[in-house]
Order: sequence, then C-alpha cells, then structure tokens
Amino acid sequence: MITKDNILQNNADQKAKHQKRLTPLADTLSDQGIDVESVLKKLDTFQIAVPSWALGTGGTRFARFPEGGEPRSLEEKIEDVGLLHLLNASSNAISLHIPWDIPKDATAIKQLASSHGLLFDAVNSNTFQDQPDAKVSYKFGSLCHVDKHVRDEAVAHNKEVIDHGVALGSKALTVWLADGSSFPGQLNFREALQRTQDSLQQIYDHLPADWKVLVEYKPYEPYFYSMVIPDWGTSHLLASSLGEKALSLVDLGHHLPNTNIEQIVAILMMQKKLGGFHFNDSKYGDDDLTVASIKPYQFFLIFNELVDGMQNTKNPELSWMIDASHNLKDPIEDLIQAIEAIKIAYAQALIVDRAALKKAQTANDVSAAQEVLQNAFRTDVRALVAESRMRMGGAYDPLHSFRENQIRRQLIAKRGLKTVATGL
Ligand code: PSV
Ligand code: MN
Repeated sequence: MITKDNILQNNADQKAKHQKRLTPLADTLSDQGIDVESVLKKLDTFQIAVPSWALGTGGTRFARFPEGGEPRSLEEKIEDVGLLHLLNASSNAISLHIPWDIPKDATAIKQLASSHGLLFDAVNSNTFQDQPDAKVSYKFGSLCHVDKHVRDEAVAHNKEVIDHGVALGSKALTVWLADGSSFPGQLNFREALQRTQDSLQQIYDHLPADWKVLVEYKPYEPYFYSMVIPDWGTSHLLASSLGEKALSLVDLGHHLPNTNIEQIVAILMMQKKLGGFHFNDSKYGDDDLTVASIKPYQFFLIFNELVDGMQNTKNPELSWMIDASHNLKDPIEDLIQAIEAIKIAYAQALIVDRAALKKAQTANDVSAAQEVLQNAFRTDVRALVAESRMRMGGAYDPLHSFRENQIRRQLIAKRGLKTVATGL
C-alpha cells in the first residue's frame, strides 16, 4: 500500500521546507539552554501501543457509521498497526483484548507482528460482556460477584488471558472491571471490594515473575450509581495490597470533570505505583475523543508531571496506550493524529526549563512559574517531532502520506465496504 521507499522519497522532497522550520526552532531552544539532541533522542525511542479494538469504527449507544475496509481478523489488525508504525515510527506494539482477539496460532501471529516490527503490549481481559458460550453471566459483576461460581469463572478467564499473553511475549495484564451498581442498596460496597481484592489476588498469583498487572479505574459507566474501582485511590489501595507487580493505570477519560489528573500522576509516581496510561480526551465523561483535541493545556501539564516523575522518581517504566473510539473519523487517521498529539506534548514537557521552575517554586514566584510552563506549551515543537520521526524512518507528514497514497480506498478494495472489526 505504501513502501518505505515512497516514504523516504517524499521525505527527501520535503527536506528544504522542513529545514526552514527546524533550524530557527533548534536555534531558539539552544539559546534557552536546551540540549536539542537529547530531546530528539527521547522522542526517537518513545513508543505508544495501539489497542486491537481501535482499528475499527467505534459506535455510540445509538449507531455506528463504518467507513469500510475495517480489519476482519487479528492478522489484518496487525497489518493496520504495522502500517501506522511504518508511517510514524512510534507505534511498535499492539495491545490485545481477549476474547475479541484470541490468536489461533500464537507462533504465527508473533512472526507476523515481528515482520512489521511490532511487539505485544499489555493483554486485556474482558469480563464486561457475556460471550455466546458463557457458563455464567456478568450482568451483576465479575470479580466482585456475590456468587463464587461467577467469580471463579472471571478469575479463570483472567488467568487464560495471562497465558495467551505469555505465548505472545507480552509482559502485562490490564484489568478494567465494569463491576458496580446502578441503584443504591444493590451492592454492599465493603463486601464487593473485599471479594474483588480476593479475586485479584488469585489472578496476581498466576502472574509470571517478570509480569505486571495494571489496575484501571473508572468513576461511572456501565453502572451509574457506584463502581467497585471508581478512582485512583481504590486502584492504589488494591495495587498496594496485591504486591510489587501490581500498579495503577490512568485512563484520561475515567475522571469526573475538572479532576486534577496531573496531580494524580505525580502522587502515583511518588509511590512508584503508576503502571500505565490510556490516552484519549473528553469534554463531559468517558467521551473517548482524540487525545488533546479538547484540553491540550491539561494534557501538557500531565506530561509535565510524567517527565518530572520519569526524571526524579523510581517509578517503573510505563506502558503507553491509546484508548479512544473513532466514530466520526477514519480510525487510522485518528490514530495518526493521536500519536502526533502525544509526541507534541512530550516534546513540550521535555523543553520545560526545570531549573527555572524549581527556582520560581522555591521563591513562591507564581507568575514566573506560570511563565516557565507556558513558554514551553506555547512553543511550536512540530518540526522537532517531524525531525525525530524522519530520523527513525517515518514519514514527514503521516496524515498527508496516508491520504496521498489513498490507503483507505486500497483497504476498502481489498477487504470490502461492509467489514466489521471486533470490539465495541
Ligand atoms: C473502558 O472504558 C476502557 O477504557 C478499558 O480500558 C477497556 O479495556 C477499554 O475501554 C475497551 O473497552
Ligand atoms: Mn482504558
């Protein structure tokens, strides 16, 4: 559909234009005392996983409007992530949701992924839906369920997901529980959390030595009165009680409006308990919009804390993943925009003058502190991001290349107009 040669040729054509943007930016940053080369090196190696459920068109409760050419199998999902990685050189891993994407032949799937330069990121369990052959129902919860048979089934499913992940070379399990209640009195909060903790402990005990379990939280939805793991505090409590291999996972959309997510990041990193990140953006709730499309300054502030934490705490390495739903845009175009937005925020956080910020904080100089942060946020770092991408073999402008090469049209021709990818 598009070859490395196409990309390199186009990059060569854009070289003069690119240089005209890059040189003044690099000069300005150097004048500010920033080591541009070390910023580029950090951007070069930064990789963001793509979930296997993000390659198809997302829907709302009301409707789904597919574009066509959606991947019909796990193999085709891997091809799409491979294509994305070819364009942006920043998405070298795929995160599978089981049972939506059970590999029939793990060795062959691993080989296919590696032929595209891809690894397997965290595997995700699914106890929020009943599968056609299910022996029990998760209607009233899974790991928290009042009935031990249901809990046992949910624990066994999570163990199977770990086993699939082991076969693929994955190193983490992400657990997002839809467990909760929609009406006061439906659930005993304390007992539900206790049962969840006991179930999680059984899953934890099945983890290989070099694995992690990432505990995701969400304040509401699918239940509307209470969720068993509603917030970072409950996630942290569970992760701490489980042990060193358990960490909290922050999904940007899983917070009530105006929550100070950057502060949550700072606290979890101080505790060495931040394990992963799901990127998206929202205005009202779990809207699953493209990351930084609504609140770019907040996103920059989150990255500012992430960079500070990566430099100054002993928090383990983080798993980065996009977790958005593409119901209006072409999923691949949306993923290209998301990865660009993430790298822009990361680059801006890397050019924050940390010494000046510390000085302003120590002197209680509020205005100066704001200047430091906003100076970085107001710097157009796109040429820096493009420079790093091209150094790593990616395209000067991935979205332009995707459109110019009419990739969606080619995918529709190959796969058909009415294909449906597994997922939500
Ligand atoms: C739930 O809203 C969530 O963010 C979890 O990460 C799931 O695994 C994912 O979406 C897909 O349903
Ligand atoms: Mn998520």
